[in-house]
Amino acid sequence: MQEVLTEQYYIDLEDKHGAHNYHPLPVVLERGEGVHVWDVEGKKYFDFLSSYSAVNQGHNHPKILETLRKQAGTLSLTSRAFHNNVLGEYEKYATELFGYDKLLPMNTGAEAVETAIKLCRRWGYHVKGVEHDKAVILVCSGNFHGRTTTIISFSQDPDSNTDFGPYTPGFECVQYNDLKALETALADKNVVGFLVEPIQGEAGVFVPDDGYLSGAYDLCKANNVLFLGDEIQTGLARTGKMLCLDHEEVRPDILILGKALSGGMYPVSAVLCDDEIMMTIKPGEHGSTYGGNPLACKVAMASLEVLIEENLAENAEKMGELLRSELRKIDSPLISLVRGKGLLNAIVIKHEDPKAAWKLCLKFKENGLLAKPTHGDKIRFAPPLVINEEQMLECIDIIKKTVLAFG
Ligand code: IF1
Repeated sequence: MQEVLTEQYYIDLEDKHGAHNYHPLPVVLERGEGVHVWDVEGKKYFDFLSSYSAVNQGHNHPKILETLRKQAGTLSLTSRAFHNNVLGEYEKYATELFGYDKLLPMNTGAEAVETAIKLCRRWGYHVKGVEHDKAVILVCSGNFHGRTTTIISFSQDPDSNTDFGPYTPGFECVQYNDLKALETALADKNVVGFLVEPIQGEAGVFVPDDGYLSGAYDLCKANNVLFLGDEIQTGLARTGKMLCLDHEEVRPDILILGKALSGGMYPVSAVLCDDEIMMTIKPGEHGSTYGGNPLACKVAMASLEVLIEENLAENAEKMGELLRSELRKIDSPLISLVRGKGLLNAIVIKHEDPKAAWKLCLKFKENGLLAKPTHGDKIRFAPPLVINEEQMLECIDIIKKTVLAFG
């Protein structure tokens, strides 16, 4: 008889043979469809993390899957040593959709952030005229932009950067959501860019004050400094607009996209900007083996089309309002704050047990909803944007029931 492979079997395999660079919730998933995932023992869950906003279109979206299947069976990779018949089509589609002259295709979010940093520095030397090797890029307290050694060089999170030095120079940290601090830092004529998340996801869904992003943009323009918008987590309909910066009508000089750009089907990221910046990188000066491969480009076009065809930004806005308003009605001292925009939300847990958020997530799991704490006391609630009202109400019931029963 076929041995039933339990969750523990899979967890033990990872423990024995894999790096211990994560501490996952004790659940082993094997299937996903829309807003749901199933574990190896057949239990169904609502996915309230969406793989950190990479699955905005829902797991296994049929249109994206079909596109992946078709292109994978045709031509998956050419490298950029040769042209292919998909890259230009994708670049045209995406640059017209977001309103930029050009797109530089990469694979992971961190690679796109690194690319944006290189473009910003190159612009600083070749266009702004900053002294060679003196360029400074301003970053925010509480930032998270990925895990490469340059990116963690400007992180303030000890878990991200302790004992990974020596660190890359050329970055200065300013207090997030503080225009005065930004204005002061911009006095340095070597500053070439300001890199910012419109909402700080990892920091616990920290939504800045209204006017902060537009104010920051204006300060950057007044000082001939590029505004780099990291929309890897907040972009692509997650916060109720196609881009989170759309809420304040800010057009970043460099737009950074990733995650849901492929609907969770394949690593795809992109950097978009106008020629004055993009053309500072000449042939042979930047790239990657998989960047701009035909499979990624087809999947990205399908993923963007799904966001538009299914009005996912509008749905995120509506379902997010419903979620926050119902969460705020829960009468429990456990929830000290509910915050977010669209379907990027978090609750802040107040409890004497420092592991309360983790324990609460274990209870959510028992009751059929998967969520994970971030930075100790915050639990992110970010379901796929395809969630409908009936499903959202069911999830709210699970959350309410679990919170009220929690000791
Ligand atoms: C992990 C966090 C989220 C990002 C922003 C760039 C990147 C990310 C705003 C890099 C990636 C992921 C990384 C993943 C967990 C997740 C995460 F908890 F790490 F911080 F979402 F908040 N900019 N975020 O959020 O993109 O290279 O990963 O494709 O490293 O554990 P990537």
